[in-house]
Amino acid sequence: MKKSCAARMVLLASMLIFTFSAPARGAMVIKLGVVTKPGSAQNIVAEKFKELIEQRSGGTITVKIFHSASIGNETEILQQVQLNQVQMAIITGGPFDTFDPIVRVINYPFLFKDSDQADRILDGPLGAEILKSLETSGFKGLCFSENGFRNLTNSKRPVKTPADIKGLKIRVMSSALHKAIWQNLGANPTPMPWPIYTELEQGVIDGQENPLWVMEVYKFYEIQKYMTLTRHVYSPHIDIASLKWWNTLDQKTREMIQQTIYEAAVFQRKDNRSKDAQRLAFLAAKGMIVEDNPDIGAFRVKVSDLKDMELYQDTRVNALLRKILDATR
Ligand code: EAX
Repeated sequence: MKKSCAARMVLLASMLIFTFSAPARGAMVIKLGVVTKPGSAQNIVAEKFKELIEQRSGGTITVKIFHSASIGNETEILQQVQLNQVQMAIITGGPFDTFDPIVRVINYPFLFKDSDQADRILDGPLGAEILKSLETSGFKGLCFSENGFRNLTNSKRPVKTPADIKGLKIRVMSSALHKAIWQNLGANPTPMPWPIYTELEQGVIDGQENPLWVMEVYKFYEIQKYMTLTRHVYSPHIDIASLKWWNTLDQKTREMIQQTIYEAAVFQRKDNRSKDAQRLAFLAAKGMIVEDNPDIGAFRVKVSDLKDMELYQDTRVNALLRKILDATR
């Protein structure tokens, strides 16, 4: 009798231990990768998504954000997403183009007039075509958030026209398109993954191009004297999941993730845009010399034949480029 009571106690104790140590039913940990650091555009999307989804799922979903290149550069994060070692990522448009050339379409120079037009196209059927296409490379495209309109900075001289760019060593993203843009503009483009502060500081490269938040958050005003508001490329992020992982999720979870990442993206786009004027003032106060009226007409002419280049000759890519060029005319 005594013995069976003790046995029952042991059983009860082990059940309790099991109850308290086992993860909650349906518990899921999403590893989410961004290459940039806290305070960056990518990280703002990631943090908003984490906050909302953890709340909405009642704690059954936890998001672990890997930032500051802790799991590699953007190309390496994309490879891990393909393998489902990382479930989600917020990645700048540029480095996608080696995985799926269709992404070149939305990085086309001087494509969008303004943010509203970018939103209309990217949130609409043409954007959906791009997201869908990524499935061929193992990505579930969820939506677009933004880096923003990219501007040129350099340490050598003021730039107003393409002639001023001649021979400048400009770092570009790992993207055949971005390389071609800067070749056409007369620069000496060097593809290089993020981050690039040391290379700029040591003079391995003279300049780079990125949206205003980057010059502030990464303190480029310390090492780049000149900035030109070229706004030559609108740079979206593509917010993705691993297709391998996505295929294992039930419909309800998919909908919750899809809806929540979209809300996080919309929140971040608005946040980013609301800070641009303030950032410009900050960078000027830090001593950057800003050319705010470059000869955009001359820049456009230099890149006008890109659409006829090899980069866009794939039939699918070419067809979508024509449609987007029409829709943004
Ligand atoms: O978001 O590589 C790049 O130039 C990106 O724009 C950078 O990750 C900042």
